[in-house]
Amino acid sequence: MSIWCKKFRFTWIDGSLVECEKAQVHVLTHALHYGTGVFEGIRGYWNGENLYVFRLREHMERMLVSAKMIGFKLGYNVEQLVDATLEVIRANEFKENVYIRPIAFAGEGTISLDITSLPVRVAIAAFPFGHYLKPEGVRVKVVSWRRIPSFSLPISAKATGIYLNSVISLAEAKREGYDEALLLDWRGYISEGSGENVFIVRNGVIATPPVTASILEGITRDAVIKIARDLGYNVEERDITRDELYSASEAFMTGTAAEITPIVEVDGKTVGGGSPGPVTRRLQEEYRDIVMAKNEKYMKWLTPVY
Ligand code: PY5
Repeated sequence: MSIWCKKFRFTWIDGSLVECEKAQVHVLTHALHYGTGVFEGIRGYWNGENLYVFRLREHMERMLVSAKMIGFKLGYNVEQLVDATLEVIRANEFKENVYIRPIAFAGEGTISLDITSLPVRVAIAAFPFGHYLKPEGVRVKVVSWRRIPSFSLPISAKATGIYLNSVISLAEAKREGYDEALLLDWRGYISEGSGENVFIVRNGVIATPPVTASILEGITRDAVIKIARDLGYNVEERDITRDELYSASEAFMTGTAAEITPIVEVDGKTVGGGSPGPVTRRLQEEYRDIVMAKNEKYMKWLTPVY
């Protein structure tokens, strides 16, 4: 039995719900060999009364853009993917926080790199999920690998093959005793974490690398920029140097899985006081309230499941 089937009963695959044990692929699945897939990571929050999926539509829109960038035709529109997500959560009757993983991948048929004749398969899995990174703060290392530039791959696509760059970077950070990796872009400016965007706070101003610094344009990043501006903070999207990070008073990572995670140490140097700073904590609190449907103003970001 797959370890996943201890966590959930149904998966949505190619248009219908299937029992977890039947959610399998052949070893000659193209995506397994060549990284020919696009995916999303989405969270759903149970607030005691209902389960709310955070920015579901935006995630499915991004998945369709990712698909387009690598030349995939999914055969489903945003509405159908949104409905399928709700269907799979309801079928599993989840009443706790969940992580949702939609994936579209090149199926079986050839070992050639020409994917035009291959079926594109689409699956959506959902399972109970807690913290991804230590919520009290992570120690990060600027690794020796650079984030793949957008002149080598369409890195604004959330494509499976691109993640080998993240996997080896995280392995380097972990090997040296850190919690998470931080990658520079090809020019040497701060890009992002292995699976998170990065923010710093200097002189009371919040800054995050621009889209042109080889980042994945995170949906949490976008949410945090909006929330921070609504709270009256100045937020800059601009190139950030490595030493600005070292001298920042605060730093944090954002992502669906990571949510808002404080960075308390970079390359053995403490950030600020070595514990989460006031701006980070304020944003964490606000974010928590929003995803838990406790803030009317941002209800447009939530899709109720039940
Ligand atoms: N950058 C990278 C490389 C990412 O993989 C992610 C998301 C982000 C930034 C943040 O994007 P968003 O805010 O839209 O989630 N990573 C996935 C996630 O679910 C997978 C992590 C293993 O957070």
